[in-house]
Amino acid sequence: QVCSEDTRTGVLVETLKRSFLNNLFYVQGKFPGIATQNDYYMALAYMVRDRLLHRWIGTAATYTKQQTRTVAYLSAEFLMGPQLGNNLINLGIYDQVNQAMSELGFNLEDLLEQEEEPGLGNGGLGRLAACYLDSMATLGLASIGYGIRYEFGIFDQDIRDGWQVERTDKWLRYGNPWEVERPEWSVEVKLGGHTEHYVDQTGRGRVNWIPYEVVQGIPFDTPILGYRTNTANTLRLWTAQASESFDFDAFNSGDYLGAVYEKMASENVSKVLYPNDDVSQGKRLRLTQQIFFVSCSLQDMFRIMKAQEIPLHQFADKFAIQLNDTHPAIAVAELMRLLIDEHSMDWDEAWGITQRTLSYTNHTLLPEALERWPIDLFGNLLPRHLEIIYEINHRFLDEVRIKFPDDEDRISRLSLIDESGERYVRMAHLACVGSHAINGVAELHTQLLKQDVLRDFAEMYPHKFSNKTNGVTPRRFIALSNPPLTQLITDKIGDRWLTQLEDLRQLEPYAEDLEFQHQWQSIKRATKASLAAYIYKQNGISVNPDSMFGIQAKRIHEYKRQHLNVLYIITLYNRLKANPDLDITPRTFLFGGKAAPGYFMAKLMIKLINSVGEVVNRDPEVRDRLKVVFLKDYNVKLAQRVYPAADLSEQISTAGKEASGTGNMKFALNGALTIGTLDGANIEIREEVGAENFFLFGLTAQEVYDLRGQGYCPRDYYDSNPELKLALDRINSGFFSHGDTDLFKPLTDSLIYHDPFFLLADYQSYIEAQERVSQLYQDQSAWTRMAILNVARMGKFSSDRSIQDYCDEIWHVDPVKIELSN
Ligand code: 26Q
Repeated sequence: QVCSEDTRTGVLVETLKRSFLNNLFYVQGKFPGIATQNDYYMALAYMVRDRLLHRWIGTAATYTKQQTRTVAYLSAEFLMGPQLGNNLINLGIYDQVNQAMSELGFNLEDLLEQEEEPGLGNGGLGRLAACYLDSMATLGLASIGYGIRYEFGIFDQDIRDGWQVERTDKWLRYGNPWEVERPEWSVEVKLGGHTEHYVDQTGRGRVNWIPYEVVQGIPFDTPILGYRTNTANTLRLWTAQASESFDFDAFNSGDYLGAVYEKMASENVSKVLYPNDDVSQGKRLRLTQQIFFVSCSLQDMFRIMKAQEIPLHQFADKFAIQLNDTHPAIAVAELMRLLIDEHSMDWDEAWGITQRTLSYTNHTLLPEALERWPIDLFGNLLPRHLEIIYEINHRFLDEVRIKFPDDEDRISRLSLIDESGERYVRMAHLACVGSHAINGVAELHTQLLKQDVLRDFAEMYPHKFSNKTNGVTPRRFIALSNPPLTQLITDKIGDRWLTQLEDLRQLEPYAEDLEFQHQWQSIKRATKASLAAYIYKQNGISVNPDSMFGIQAKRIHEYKRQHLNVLYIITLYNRLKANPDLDITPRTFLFGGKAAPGYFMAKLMIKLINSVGEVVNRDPEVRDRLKVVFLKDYNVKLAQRVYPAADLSEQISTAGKEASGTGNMKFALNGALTIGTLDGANIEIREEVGAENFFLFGLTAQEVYDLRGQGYCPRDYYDSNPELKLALDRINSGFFSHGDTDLFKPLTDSLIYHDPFFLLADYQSYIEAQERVSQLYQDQSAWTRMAILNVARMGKFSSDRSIQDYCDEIWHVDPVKIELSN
């Protein structure tokens, strides 16, 4: 009976063992003894992939047959994290595979550790896209994620002498078992050149775009399995390849090497992920990446329409396209171009389809992050798109004039073209005009969008705006990353909470239960001990698992204020030096995160953290009570180790700057308490868990705004607060920099004389909140009670809820049931 199970689909332990060895032999071409650890990982990955393909094919067949309405999620980034463990969880075979591996003498954890994660994103925005794919599949929605298959993802971070050093991320080095290449669905993307206008036989004006070059896009598909469902959707990422057919002139003219050189250039398009998540630098290659993946993806949708014999005028009924920030906003012009130039549709019908199909999510309020392209660069690369944008703008501004007569200031503020100095195309404006729905990612963020960054659009099109508060997938960020907590919760309330996260409420009665508190504490203690072991291996620092773990893990940014956290560390240090017998709550301060390679201040912040750590960790007078650790190369894999081990989650951005945050949710869901400002989703987290279960500090967004208006003078805070002054002076004295008094000057000067992110204004309030944290930690029962209540009340922040909101209010798509044959 055991042997009757199919080698490629069976899930009994015996079948899994046979299947694993079979793959080792026939796929890797190895046998136990000469195989490497990576061979074993690959054999296991292929074993799991076999079990996905069954559902993948069944899903595709169902969608094709039923001509299902499909969500196309367009994103320049998908920060997927390792695939093996998550697929085991979603397939529901984690325990069987664990047993099969151990019976064969392997440790599953070690094999999971082998996987090189696809780091095809910078941070929050890319990870959100990945959580949304998981939720869409889990809810049974037909969806395709479209993006770029970067050959090099986000750089690997090394720390040398306390400084960040970047290394290229060669994630494809040992092969990628999760993707399937689909060369038969390759498409071509035109770039550069010029347009020619003419009138055809029917008297219709037409445009011929004669490009300078053509790049080919090849799709690579990765299955995205929902949690315990048969739905397996697709992540389709495009790789750029030279198109030989187009450049054959160069080959024919005998300039073989010249032609090959041109080929190499076009293959650069999907070479590397841009590692900044703040400033838009207006680089030609970046715009090329955007048109490349957007055009490939839209052409792919046209292909699907044709294959399913759906007439083009039904495009908006077949696809709902979500634009993940403005990175794919060129879709507005490209969809118009495809409909009009390539499929002979007239303007008005094409425009109706475009607006009904597209919707746009904004992820930032920082003005320097808003994408704009110099007109010359834009017109040079995309001459036809610029013409279309001018036409869209012309018609749009006429519409504005009707709604707001005689308001030329408004016209120039709303224009798709910024003409205040050098001329630019404003991508957020293009996205707003071309979409029927626009959303922010947390209540405060949406509110600020409407009254600030996109105010004129909110006045023009109030009905387009709505909020969709972010969420995270509980499968990866609890079930996979924290098995003991998952087990404890499931023992009490069953396992429905993994897809109905609001069920966590049923934990509330156990908050007071001492027995339950005890189990809770021992799980936290164990995950902290395991992170401590990792830290000892990585950093050679021994940290005490009984100390409080306060963690700030996120990209390094001035607005996220890692240096405010450092000012608190220095303050504690100074207190201990002044009063060595001071009784404080022992603390370990952990940091993780990458700085954009060109962001000098952020890199200096990393150096500061490490420099302070070096002094504090070595000082025999304090090192048993204070430790500072910088975890290098923070990525999804490391994040999964970090969230379960946190006591305290640091969410301390300047109010009004963090659009939402999603790490804040992952920490709280793993039983960390939050110290935070009224920023982004912190506000909603606090509302849910209760103000009494959240450590609040700092100015509100309104207060920050007002203070800025009054003329903020950080120097006054420095002069009047002795502990703050001492902390900054310590840095400036060279105490943490081997006597170098210049090293951190750019940072301290910026704080004392400009302080664009209001650290000094928030310092005292932060210190006091930290004191309340330390106090409460002394009462472990009260702390644990609060942590349990936090988890019990975090149900809102499942990405399943976010996706349901998008479905109900923007996409209007329904779930599709997938029945598998045999
Ligand atoms: C733009 C132009 C050129 C090169 C790069 C970029 C670029 C790339 C990535 C700009 C921004 C990003 C990423 C932004 C991001 O991650 N934003 C975060 O999105 C999260 C999900 O909504 C929010 O939770 C965070 O608050 C927000 O900072």
